[in-house]
Amino acid sequence: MQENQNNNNAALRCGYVTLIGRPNVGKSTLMNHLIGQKIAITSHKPQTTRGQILTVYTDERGQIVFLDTPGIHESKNKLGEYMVKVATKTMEEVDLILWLVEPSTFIGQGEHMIIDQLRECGKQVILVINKIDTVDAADLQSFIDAYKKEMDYADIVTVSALKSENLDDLMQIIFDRLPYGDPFYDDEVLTNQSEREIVAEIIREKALRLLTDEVPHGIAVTVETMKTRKAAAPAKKKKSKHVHPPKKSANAASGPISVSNADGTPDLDAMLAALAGGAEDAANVDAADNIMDIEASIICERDSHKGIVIGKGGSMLKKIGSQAREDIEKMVGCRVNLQLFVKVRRDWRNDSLQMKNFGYNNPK
Ligand SMILES: Nc1nc2c(ncn2[C@@H]2O[C@H](COP(=O)(O)OP(=O)(O)OP(=O)(O)O)[C@@H](O)[C@H]2O)c(=O)[nH]1
Ligand SMILES: [Mg+2]
Repeated sequence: MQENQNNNNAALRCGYVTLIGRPNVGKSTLMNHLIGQKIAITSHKPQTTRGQILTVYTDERGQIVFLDTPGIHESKNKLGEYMVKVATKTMEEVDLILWLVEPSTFIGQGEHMIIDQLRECGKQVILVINKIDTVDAADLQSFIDAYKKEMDYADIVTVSALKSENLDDLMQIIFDRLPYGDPFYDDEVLTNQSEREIVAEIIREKALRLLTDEVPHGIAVTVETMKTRKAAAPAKKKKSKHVHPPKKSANAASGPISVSNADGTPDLDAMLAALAGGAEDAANVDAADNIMDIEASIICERDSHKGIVIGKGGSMLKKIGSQAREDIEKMVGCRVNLQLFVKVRRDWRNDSLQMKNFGYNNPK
């Protein structure tokens, strides 16, 4: 965390703000909507966010550095412990905490665990009751009353992150609570996530959204290579000057793909790499276009999970690959050839060394 060197700037409010709460309450969705860009991945499954994600919002009022965090929960493995540590450590580093909760009068053990931590760290807390689009407006006061009984807040705001309801009010309330000072980052900075980290997260998001049960929770994604190259010149046979991107990738569109080992057994990894990402049809590509070749691995923790990630005839991996590719293309602004591999690292969520390999080491 950077120190705000000059606190004399009385014109601007600048500070660090974290979003904390139980898993699935909408922290990442809210952060993305507040900054107006999708940086953090989201899903309807709890424990989507695994690390601290920094984003920056700057306007004429000043600068808010948002820190999204993993949901605070009772951890069942080392990865869970790491995630909760990231969240609690982040609370200590900020000027202001947004505590996100579901719109409910039920305040259970999970919330009480968080209340204890909020009291301990002694920071100003804005209670954000999210997902108000899912409840009757007449009930809002009862949720506010229930939470008011638990502790004191700097403010209480009801919002719908998904529908962007009341977010302008929330933004103003945040600015009003930040110290005067100079911005920490240049205007154009949006996040500290590298392109490679975002690519890995996009792939994990698609896996989380498409897979069911325990499988997606045991998934990690590593990006081995990301290289941009000029697309091959169009083949001479194709004379059309109007070159359009293929609607589907060449591999995704073609019939069954079969890749064999020397002994004649199917080489699953090779087959999957071929199926997954959708390599480009070079003949349909403008020579001036760039193509980014990405090789990434989806790590799962059991052999049986590997089969599920791959799906029948590679169908699941193909879906994950093509959905991820679409999002990555939007981000990098050129076409992407994504090759996905699936690997098993048994029980990696309880193995500190493996976790480190997948980027879950020291909380940032
Ligand atoms: N209806 C409704 N759904 C919402 C709202 N905000 C978030 N969601 C949904 O809630 C689910 C969880 O959202 P996330 O943003 O991933 O939640 P999170 O708190 O970051 O979750 P973790 O990272 O797992 O701790 C997703 O399906 C979102 O679309 C909201 O205002 N209204
Ligand atoms: Mg999240």
